[in-house]
Amino acid sequence: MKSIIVGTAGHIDHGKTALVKALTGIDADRLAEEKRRGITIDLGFAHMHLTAPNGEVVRVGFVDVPGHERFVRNMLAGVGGIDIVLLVIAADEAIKPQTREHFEILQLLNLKHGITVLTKSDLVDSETLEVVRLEVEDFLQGTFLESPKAPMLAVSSLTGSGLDDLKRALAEMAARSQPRDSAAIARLPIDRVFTMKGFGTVVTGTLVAGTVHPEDELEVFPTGRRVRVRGIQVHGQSADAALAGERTALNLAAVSTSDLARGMTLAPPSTFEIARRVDVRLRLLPSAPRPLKHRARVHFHSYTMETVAEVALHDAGQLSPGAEAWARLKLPQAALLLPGDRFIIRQFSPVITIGGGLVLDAAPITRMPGVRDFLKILAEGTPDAILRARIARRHRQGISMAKLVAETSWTRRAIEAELVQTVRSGEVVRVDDLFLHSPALQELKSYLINVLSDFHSRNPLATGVGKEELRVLVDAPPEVFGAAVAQLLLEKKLEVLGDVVRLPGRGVVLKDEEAESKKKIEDAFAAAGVQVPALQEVLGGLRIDKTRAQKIVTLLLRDKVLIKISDELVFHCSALEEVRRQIAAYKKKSLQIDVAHFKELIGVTRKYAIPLLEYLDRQRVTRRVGDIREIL
Ligand SMILES: Nc1nc2c(ncn2[C@@H]2O[C@H](COP(=O)(O)OP(=O)(O)OP(=O)(O)O)[C@@H](O)[C@H]2O)c(=O)[nH]1
Ligand SMILES: [Mg+2]
Repeated sequence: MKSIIVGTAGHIDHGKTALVKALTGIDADRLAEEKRRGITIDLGFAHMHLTAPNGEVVRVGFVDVPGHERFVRNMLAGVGGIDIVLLVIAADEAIKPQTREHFEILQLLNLKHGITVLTKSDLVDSETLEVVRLEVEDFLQGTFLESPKAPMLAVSSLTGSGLDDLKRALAEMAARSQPRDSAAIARLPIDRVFTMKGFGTVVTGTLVAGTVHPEDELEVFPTGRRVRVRGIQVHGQSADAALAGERTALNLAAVSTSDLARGMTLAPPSTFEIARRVDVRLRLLPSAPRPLKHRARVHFHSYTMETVAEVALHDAGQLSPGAEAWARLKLPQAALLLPGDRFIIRQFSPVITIGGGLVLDAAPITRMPGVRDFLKILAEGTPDAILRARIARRHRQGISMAKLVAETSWTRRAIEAELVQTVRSGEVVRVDDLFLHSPALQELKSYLINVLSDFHSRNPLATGVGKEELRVLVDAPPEVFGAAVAQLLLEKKLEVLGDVVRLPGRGVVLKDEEAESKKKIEDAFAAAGVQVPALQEVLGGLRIDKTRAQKIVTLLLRDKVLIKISDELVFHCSALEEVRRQIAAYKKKSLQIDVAHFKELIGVTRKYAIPLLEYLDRQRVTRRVGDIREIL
């Protein structure tokens, strides 16, 4: 059965709650204080079935909002999920301040369907009613409630006159309205939290997308807590599932009421990410009292959530009343916001509604060049253009499917389908789980060649660059780096030798006996410690000729495996490290050392001690003062 949500809107005392009761038989004012004061304070709910002219039965959930100017924030928590509005205007009072404010909010939320209801028709004569009708028609001109597109009906909740016409109009509109997507990823902005005897924690809300089943695990945003759905009620009836567009009550396990609040959102676990920065299209109402300045702070409302936000304008220094701009909102606390979400902003003081807009990107990149063009695509582009833009902006980092889901809120399936053509055309390549913009891969490949060529010219004796070192150098994720190297390999633009990458024909390659000799030299010096052998002696014992041996020594010196401390003396790096360690330990006993003590400490003759001390002086481990060394 199709479900739609109908919201009320309008000035205080204009008969919204009375109308909902006259239609459904349910009194939506549920608080004692509401009954006592005779006004609505918080959201109220009711439901009914309507039969459309085509025979289709539609389940209608009502969200009744308060008209009092002090409770606009409660009204805002209710209207986010509605499909159709009943704009309630009392015939004996006509248009009042909250008629305007509520209506402006509905337009900012981009609501498309509604009926204007002139209530309390029993209190005025037909001439007055006609005058009010004209006045209201004038007020609604050029909007989604303009007549004759949207009906305007006079009713009396007291006498019941006009109610049948209203039900008929509502049923017709409900049957025509686009159902919400129950195949989308589920999202329930919470509007009430309470405990029910025998059940425990219950939350309610309008399920704005997707489907929820009993036993589903859900994540609470922004806190990250995991909860399990124990049971579901839709419009007060137990249900096997809650579908998008339904007033939904979830009985939750593993959570207490103090962990939940209005403004939090339930969604499948590990699917979305909360954000403290969102890029938006922002509109300032023509009725806003003054321009909105860059960095202004405002109240921010989206679905049931409410916070403050700082507005950073992407281009203009300020936003004039009636104008629109690209902006980045900074929220003091992270929240779950997704592209397509509508929001309202209100001035700090006095608190009045001044504007609103559309969330475009909840994963913005700091100081991204061309951000306005990017946002324009998000605002106006087709789904596949949006995906291409989101992939392209990640350059060689690429973007995973999971991240694309989190960024767009579209399902994997929808994204796969949208990208088929783009992947086939080669504009986007898929590397393992990453989507990559082709030009970014091409650019990475030529960058790799440049980096390698640069490396070879600066290191003529090296074989090439280690793979991981090169990957970090070009700053690419492993998958993307692997793909680029594989392609270049196929194109014969580079070579891979074990763990080393080089340009063809460049770099030094050690032959087997050279590699063996290299190891011998290294081992000889490592084993000797500070009692180093003469270099020529070690080289003489090798099976290769002198020039090749010399080349290997140069390599070892370059890689700092061997360290030359004087013309004659070469040490293995580990031996010098040991000397440093001993000096550091000696320092605990004395801050100075002379040659005699040094000889004794390290266990070397004067022939080695002097060059070693001079080396330590150069390394600023020691400082020579006369005949002694200070240990630094
Ligand atoms: N005569 C007459 N009185 C009505 C009608 N509808 C509502 N009222 C009366 O108007 C008063 C306000 O009605 P509500 O339905 O509470 O008004 P509301 O718009 O819900 O008010 P808030 O929720 O506080 O904004 C009540 O005393 C109702 O009995 C009507 O059609 N005819
Ligand atoms: Mg009311």
